[in-house]
Amino acid sequence: MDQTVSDACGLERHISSISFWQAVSAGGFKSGEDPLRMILHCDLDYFFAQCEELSNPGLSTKPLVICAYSGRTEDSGVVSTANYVARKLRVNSGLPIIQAKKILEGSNATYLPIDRPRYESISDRVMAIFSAHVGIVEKASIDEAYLDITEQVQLDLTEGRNLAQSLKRDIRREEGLSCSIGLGASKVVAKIASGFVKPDGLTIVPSYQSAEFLSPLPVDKLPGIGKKTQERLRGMHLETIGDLAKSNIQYITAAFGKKMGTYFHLASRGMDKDPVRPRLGPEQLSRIVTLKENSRDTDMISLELEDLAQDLHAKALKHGLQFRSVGIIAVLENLVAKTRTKTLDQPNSSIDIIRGSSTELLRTLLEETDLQIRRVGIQLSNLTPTTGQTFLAEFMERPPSTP
Ligand code: DCP
Ligand code: CA
Ligand code: CA
Repeated sequence: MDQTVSDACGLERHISSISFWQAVSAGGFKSGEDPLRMILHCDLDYFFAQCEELSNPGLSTKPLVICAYSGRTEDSGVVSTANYVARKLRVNSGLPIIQAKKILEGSNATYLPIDRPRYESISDRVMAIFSAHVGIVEKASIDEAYLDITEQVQLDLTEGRNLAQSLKRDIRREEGLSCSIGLGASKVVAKIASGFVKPDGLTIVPSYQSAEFLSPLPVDKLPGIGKKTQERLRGMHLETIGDLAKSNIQYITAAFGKKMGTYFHLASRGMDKDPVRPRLGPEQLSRIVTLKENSRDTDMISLELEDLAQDLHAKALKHGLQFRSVGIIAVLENLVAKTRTKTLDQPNSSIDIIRGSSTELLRTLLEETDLQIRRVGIQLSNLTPTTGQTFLAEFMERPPSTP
């Protein structure tokens, strides 16, 4: 497969850095220190246009422009994105459609409107592929996500590279799409690295090379620095990220305020503590019912829990979600609400786990109070998309017990 593997300072050097990384991670960290992380940023190439090429492969050899029509006149609006054939001719996102048509005159270009629902369903499936490989996935936009692979690859760069390559292979095999991936020790480095080689790139930046990697790049490569800020920085003789990294923090803060100034100061050195925050689908699935009468009878309450378990299990399947935490909610006779949660070793989609965990949590909760229960509910949280593969537990599931 035509794939570019690049490294900020050459692959040989990054391979030789493995022992350094392992030495640091094995040493442990003092509390308050930010431990080393390994983060991937995956961004699909010319996304809307690539989706259109999927359904019509004939489009890929000529310029393809996806248009965000404003509706005023036939051609008013801007280019949403374009394939790389059109980009070579300098047709990029944001260019007015009229200008794109002038540039591409006589080139047999195709112009299509945005078909967002289709791109969204393709995006959902790609996000599910990420979740199948990695537990901590933050969808950052329709075509990109951050993945925290620190624990999974034990900070081993070769393992990190292998994981990134298998993600690329799966996205290509399952969805026919190419993407570019950056691996770095922070979100900001991973994000800039994913744009370093495109399309179909993989750029690996070992943690100790973060500043070296960023240094020669223009300041507008840093997320949050647009054309206006770039102009202001140029006026201060700060053209590259390296210039920004070397500058005095007070100088930057005086010009841009404390929050932005601190961000520029740290990000220009590749330092960014922002965690990868899973943000996929609903945060939780829950249902609560009022008992026919207040009770402490575990058999009777378990019957209610059985209905709730079946209902939530069906909901999770419908949404294509697995859960890692099962919780019980109980409103006591004095109207005080209590919750107890159990977190599982790994994401699960089995109804038996919902049944077993909720009954167990109910017993624990009853041991902690003498009061009767008025309302009871179950909550599934820590949700991640299922991968399309059916879990063995699903096959082994017992039919719902009949009372
Ligand atoms: N998009 C848009 N208008 C913009 C920028 C982007 O409508 N000004 C849409 C179309 C893109 C999608 O968002 O396909 C993703 O944006 P990216 O910035 O990731 O750009 P692409 O995926 O198109 O290209 P690249 O290969 O550079 O990632
Ligand atoms: Ca993209
Ligand atoms: Ca993107």
